[in-house]
Amino acid sequence: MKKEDILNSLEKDIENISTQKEIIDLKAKYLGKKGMVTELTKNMRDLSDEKRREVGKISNEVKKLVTEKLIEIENKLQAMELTKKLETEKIDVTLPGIELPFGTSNILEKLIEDLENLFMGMGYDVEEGPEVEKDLYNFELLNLPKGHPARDAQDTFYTKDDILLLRSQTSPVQVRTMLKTTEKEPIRIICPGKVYRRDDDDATHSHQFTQIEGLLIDKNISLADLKGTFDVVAKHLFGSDRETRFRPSFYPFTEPSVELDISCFNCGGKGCHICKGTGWITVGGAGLVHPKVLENGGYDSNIWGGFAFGFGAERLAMLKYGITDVRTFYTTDLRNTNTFDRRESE
Ligand code: 2NM
Repeated sequence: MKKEDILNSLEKDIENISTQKEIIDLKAKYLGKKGMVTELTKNMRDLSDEKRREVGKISNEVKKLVTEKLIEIENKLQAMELTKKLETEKIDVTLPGIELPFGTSNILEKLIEDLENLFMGMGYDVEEGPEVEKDLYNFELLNLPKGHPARDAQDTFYTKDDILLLRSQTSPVQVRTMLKTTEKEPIRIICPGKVYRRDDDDATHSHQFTQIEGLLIDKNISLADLKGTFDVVAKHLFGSDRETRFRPSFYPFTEPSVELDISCFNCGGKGCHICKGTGWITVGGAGLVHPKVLENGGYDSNIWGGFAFGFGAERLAMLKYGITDVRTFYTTDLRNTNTFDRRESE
């Protein structure tokens, strides 16, 4: 075959080429071991020196031309494929995005952190303790001896005879703190955490809920200190125009004991469905630490005094965010939880 024939044949072959595979096949057809260009040199051995040089020259030329042609067509094909790919995979960056759902921090966590920060600003530490607690710390040392009527009211989950229980309050953390303070000195702590009671499972009660208790021990402490502290909390959580009041109450671990009321944030005190017409909303309990509890914690009640208080975190959050079902806190339905941010900014 002649040089021209090979080049003509190649031109024809190239015309209809459309895939990489076809190029590979063409490479084999022309440059492969049995390819047309190789074929040119097949019988070179038998030729005269002069003829061999000539054939060698020609075959090299053809080889070069074919190779160049194939590279050229390969580049063209690749460019075409890229154009096609860009065309079909085109992204319209001006299209509106798909909104991905995302969660927010749990509303109880937020409320607890908020109160922790408020109290830390007043010199308090945050203390935590075990949820499986000894009867000793949960009741006995808090002036709730066995057989005390207030124990029934709490309906405790016991895990081991009468000794171990799921704590029904976070006060045991406070007793532990008093006892571990060996060089008796002032204490300022708040203790947030889960507590457990055998309450009925209705819309406002859960067998497990969250308490935030506080304890301050120092010299010369009076109800006025408690009132001032409660004032700060009430205004911080429910607005600077809140007023506070104490109502007499009873807790075994405090004497005197009080209920903590705030003026209704909804009606401002005139009376509405939220405060049930009274103008006031009870948000917690408190009192001056009972001398027996001080003594049980190793504090001489002739020298030291203190106040303690307790809030239900769910109750605070329900009031603050207008939530009516306590189970809202324990589900992760974004349709629910994502509305809190909006309510907060309202
Ligand atoms: C409350 C109400 C009143 C309280 C008392 C103590 C302790 F450990 F100091 F005795 N801790 N928390 C207390 C007092 C808690 O919750 C409604």
